[in-house]
Amino acid sequence: MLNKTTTLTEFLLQDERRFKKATGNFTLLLTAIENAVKIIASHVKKSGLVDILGSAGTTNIYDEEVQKLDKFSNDILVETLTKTGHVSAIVTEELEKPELIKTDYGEYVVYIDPLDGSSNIDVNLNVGTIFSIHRKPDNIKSDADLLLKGSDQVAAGYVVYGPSVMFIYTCGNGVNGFTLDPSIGSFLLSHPDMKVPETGKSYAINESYYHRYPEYIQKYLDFIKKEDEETGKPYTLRYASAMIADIHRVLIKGGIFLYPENSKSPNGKLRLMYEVNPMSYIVTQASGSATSQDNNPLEIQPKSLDERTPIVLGSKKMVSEFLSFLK
Ligand code: AHM
Ligand code: MG
Repeated sequence: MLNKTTTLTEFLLQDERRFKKATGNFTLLLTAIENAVKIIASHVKKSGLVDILGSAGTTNIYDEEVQKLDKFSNDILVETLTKTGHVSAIVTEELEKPELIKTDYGEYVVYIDPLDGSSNIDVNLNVGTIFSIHRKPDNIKSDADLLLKGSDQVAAGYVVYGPSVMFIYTCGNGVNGFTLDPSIGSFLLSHPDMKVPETGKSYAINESYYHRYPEYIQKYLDFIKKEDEETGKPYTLRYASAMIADIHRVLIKGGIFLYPENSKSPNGKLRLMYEVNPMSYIVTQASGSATSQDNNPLEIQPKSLDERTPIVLGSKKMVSEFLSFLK
């Protein structure tokens, strides 16, 4: 039985039995991610103390080497996942360039954005970890064999390091949210079967690029700011500069998140394999919509590991309203 005292581990074990497609090895892999993010969460909490304890590249008062938090998060995830023995390749978006770690064993391939929104660290705001899990392709001979489509994901999730730490997860049977209870050190099932509300009141986009956006985006932005009581316009702008926080808001309250193409970045900024695929999988599993221009992002065949793609995600009605401007 699932209730609010169900831990993430219990949930995963029950999932294994309910859907019979997960195995003990898969549960072990998820548990490794859970352990790594708990360690990252405790470091994120201490990040404001960096001036006291030492800044990146120096040693702290205990004479320990201090690492940048994004590098630290990357290393802990890679180390923990490698130790499981069930991961053949880990591809991460650490510090703008993908890092590829291959092993000779394992059944899974994992793509990770270790610390999304890392520029928020300096100002003590939300950051998070995003992951996407695929079954290992038959034969990994080169990096090209790791260019897997989002629709092949077997699971995806993200962790928000906010006022509380939340672990949001899907393996294709809906989306469930867990909150870390610091007093017992466990993630508890706080948000079972999450659903993106059909519509919402807020939009998230970097509006400072208004003049760089194509005309249809400009028209859309003008439209959603016009007074219209019936449809709740103007929508309210909420932009966290961390995709993870913006999408978490959408998942809970409804709304729309956009990182479209612009004249300086024709494919937008967000990476297909570490950000767009997992977030699109989660949002669509929670009954929301995702579109990359007019394409299903999960069906895009990646051409490189660090490919970027325009993305719009959110409440079904709001995404279809956006799409009417594309036509
Ligand atoms: P990061 O992975 O290096 O942190 O970059 C991705 C972040 C997203 O979380 C966020 O949506 C976007 O960058 C914000 O970019 P901009 O400053 O162009 O609005
Ligand atoms: Mg990111």
